[in-house]
Formats: sequence, structure tokens, C-alpha cells
Amino acid sequence: MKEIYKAIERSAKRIQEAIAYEDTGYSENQNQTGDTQLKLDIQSDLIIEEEFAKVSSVKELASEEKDEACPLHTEGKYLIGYDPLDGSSLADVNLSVGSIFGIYENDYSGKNLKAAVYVVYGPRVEMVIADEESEVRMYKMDKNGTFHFAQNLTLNPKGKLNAPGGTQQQWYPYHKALIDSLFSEGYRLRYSGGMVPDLHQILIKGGGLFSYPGTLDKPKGKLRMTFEVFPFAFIYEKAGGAAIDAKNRLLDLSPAHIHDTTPCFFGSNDEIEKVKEVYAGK
Ligand code: P6P
Repeated sequence: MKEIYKAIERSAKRIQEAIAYEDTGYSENQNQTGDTQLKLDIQSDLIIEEEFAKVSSVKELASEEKDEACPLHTEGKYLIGYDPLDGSSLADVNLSVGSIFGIYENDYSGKNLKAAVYVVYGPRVEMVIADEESEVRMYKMDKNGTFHFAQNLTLNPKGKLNAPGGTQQQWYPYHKALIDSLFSEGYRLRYSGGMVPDLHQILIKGGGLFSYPGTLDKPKGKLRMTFEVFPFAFIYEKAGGAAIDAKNRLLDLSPAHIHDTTPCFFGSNDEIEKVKEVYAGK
């Protein structure tokens, strides 16, 4: 597993340089979800592919930027589901973006996720790792591209931040009531439109709720199980929180296809219990 983390570190340094100094324009291509790909999306994907090609334990790569999974080393043990540059359009307006990695065995179901990593490209480059070891660990990159352990991350039983995703006009009325009730309790709005910095902020600040629900126009939500949802569900659970689709534990789900989406709620335990109460019977 350590050689996989090292490949992610090498990728992070190269992607950060691409974000900072290269073209953030749109390509002529679309990904499987129909998003027009930024040149940065394609370049970040290529960088990660190159770095994982050096890791013999990686059997297959499944990228959000590609329709299907690609075989790598036949004798490898791990399948990597990843989003090379999540929220990449935010780089256009100089906001933080991130890379997300799920490290699976056998298939891309939540129960087969063995480790999860994300990298935040913001004022600093930071990497968070969760695996079978006890703690969720955060590392900071120095000017040479070396990552140094900074701190462990844990979620309090209840937090103060509320990150409500999705088009509000398309929210189900009971979801709007849930979000409004948190604000009436004094929660602070923290939502940039980038899943990685938004979920990172809640982790660093010790708790709250990030939601990207099913909506009238997108009943299955927007965020992809394999590349985005399962890795963060793993990290939030390891940090002492919870992650559900409104009723079920997210890591109990299995995608029919690697690009399948699901409604998702990540947070401290008190907030997740509140979601379950509101959504019970809906
Ligand atoms: P909306 C970015 O495009 C992304 O995939 C996630 O990073 C983010 O949480 C979500 O979509 C934002 O979606 O509909 O709120 O703009």
C-alpha cells in the first residue's frame, strides 16, 4: 500500500504544478457523465496513470475521466477508482480543487474498499489517508514535493458547519426543512462547490454535515460512488463520523457501473442521525 501512497504523492506534486502554471481551458472532449473535460482533467488523469504504471501492486485503474476501467499489472492486487481532479472548473476562478482515490480489492463495491486518499490543492497541498491503521492521517507537502505528517483527524459527535449541495430549487421540501433547521440552530454555511475542500474543511474543523441529496431533477444525486462517495465515506467513518445515502450506510452499496451516482450525506454522528429522522419513511 505504501508504494501506492508514494505514487499519489508524486502525482500530487506534478498536478499542483499543472494547476498553477498551465492552461485551464476546455478541451474538445466530454467524459462519460457528459461533462466537458478541461485540459487539466485530461492532464491530471495522464499524470496519475503514468505514476501508477510504476506500481506493480495495481491491477486496474478506473478513472472518472474514462468510460471503462483499464487493466494495468495482471499480477496486481488492488483496483484504484479515482477522480483525478474533482471540481476542476473551480481552478478557473482560483478556488481549491482535489484528487480522490479509492483503493479496492476484487471489485469497486463499498465493502471492498481497503484505503482512501485525497489531495487538496489549495494555499497548501495537503493529503489525507485512511486505511486499516487506526487514525485518519493528514500530511503537508513541502516546497520539494515531500509530504510530512501533520496531524490525525477526528470528527466530534456534533459540529458547526453545513455544506448543502445540489440545486436548491430542486430539493425535496423535507430536505429543505432539514437544511433550514441546521441554519436555525446556528450552523455556518461552508460550501464552495468543490467536494474535496468542502469535506476537508468539515474534517479539519471537527464536524458538521455535507449533503448532496437526491433531487427532483437528479433523484440518484450527482456524486459518483466509485471515485468520490466511497472514499470519503471510508474516511469519515474512520474519523469517527458516518456516511449514508439518507437511509443506508454508503459503504454497504455496490455500483452496477463504475460511473453510478448516489445521494450522499457525510458528517458527525448527531447530524447523520438527524438526516435519518427527516428521511425516515420518505
Ligand atoms: P453543484 C464538482 O463538480 C462536484 O463534482 C463536486 O466536487 C461538488 O461537491 C459538486 O460537484 C458540486 O455540485 O451542483 O453544487 O455545483
